[in-house]
Amino acid sequence: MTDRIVSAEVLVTSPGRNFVALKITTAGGVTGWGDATLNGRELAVASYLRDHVCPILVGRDPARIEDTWQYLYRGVYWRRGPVTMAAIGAVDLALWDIKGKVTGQPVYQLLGGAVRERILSYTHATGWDVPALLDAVDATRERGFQAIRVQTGVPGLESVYGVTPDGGTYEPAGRGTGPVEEVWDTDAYLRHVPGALAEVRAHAGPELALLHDAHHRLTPNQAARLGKALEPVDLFWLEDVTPAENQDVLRRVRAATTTPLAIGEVFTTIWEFQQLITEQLIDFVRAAVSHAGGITHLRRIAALAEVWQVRLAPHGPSDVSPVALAGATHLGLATPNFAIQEYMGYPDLTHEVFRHAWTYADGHLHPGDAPGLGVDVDEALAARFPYEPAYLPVARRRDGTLTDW
Ligand code: CS2
Ligand code: MG
Repeated sequence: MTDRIVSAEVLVTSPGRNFVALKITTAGGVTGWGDATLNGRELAVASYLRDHVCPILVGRDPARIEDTWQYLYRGVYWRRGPVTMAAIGAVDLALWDIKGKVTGQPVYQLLGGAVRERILSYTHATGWDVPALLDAVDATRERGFQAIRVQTGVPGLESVYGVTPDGGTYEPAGRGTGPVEEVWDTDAYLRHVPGALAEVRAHAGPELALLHDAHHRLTPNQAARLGKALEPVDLFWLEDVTPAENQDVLRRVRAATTTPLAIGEVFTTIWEFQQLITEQLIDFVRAAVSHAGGITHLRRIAALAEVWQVRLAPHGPSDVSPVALAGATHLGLATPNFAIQEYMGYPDLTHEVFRHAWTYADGHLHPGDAPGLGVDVDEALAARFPYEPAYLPVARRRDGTLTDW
């Protein structure tokens, strides 16, 4: 029997950090949850959903996931862009959640079933200087992680994105009415990083998977130099070397180095990945299941990537909510060319509001076997934590010019 959507509601909450969640309810009384969080621009997606998407979802058949995706993507003249794609992603996640609950199956079963027992995950280790970073790597290994993203401070700079002075956890966006401004120096970074990562490799031994994120701050030539310099470190990947808006330039980086490249946490459609994948300019696709149009679309990107032996490694910082992390773990369990899932972790309060069936143990994640995505949102608790303005920092070069992220 055909069910229909009776309501779609947006919930904005800040249990430890800001999240935007979408709740879709059907006439049959089934609810599904999606994640619409776009770090630092949360309210734009909330409005896009509330004002333009939720009203036209009412009355639709929740079982028609693909058709709803097409309706919200192709049916709207103004397609693409992170706000639109995050909104579509939230709807898509919620509809997969509903389909799972209706059929009594965890979503990974609906995607064809598990192709692996559990999914490899990595988290972040940071240290302002190298000794602190080595301690952080040791402490992270003690938590079971077999893959670790390592970032350090840079001599001469007062702050570096993603690295806290005390080596503790960081939140990508700082609370406040505007972005904090940092000073950035790419030359100083390039002088420091190869040696620092070589020390991490010497300390950790050959087996630990090491990852590093350059956060789009290099020119192609700098990226080529860094990739080459890091070859002896044997990285699992070097992430976001250039902004990659001009993808042709990555040919030059590829020609210069065999260090694996991961790109794409800011890309949200298969069309933005097309050249990266079909020219094998990257080894790993970094899109988030929420930002890139949900399970329906990220699965399609993964299928294209599979043809070119490029693997899926979804974005999973703390600003991708536990609902999207659930979506990524279901997809990861069922996708042959899935490689690794970022799991940065969340503030305790976040876990209390988003109660999830997915689990972390021994360096791996598993989505659990609850029907749907397996995340319940404690709405009463969420209501106690209203949105607080928070922004990602911006970076300027020493002469004051704004630099790429
Ligand atoms: C980072 C993120 O996880 C990553 O790879 O690049 O911390 C990213 O900066 C934030 O998610 C931006 O919102
Ligand atoms: Mg990144």
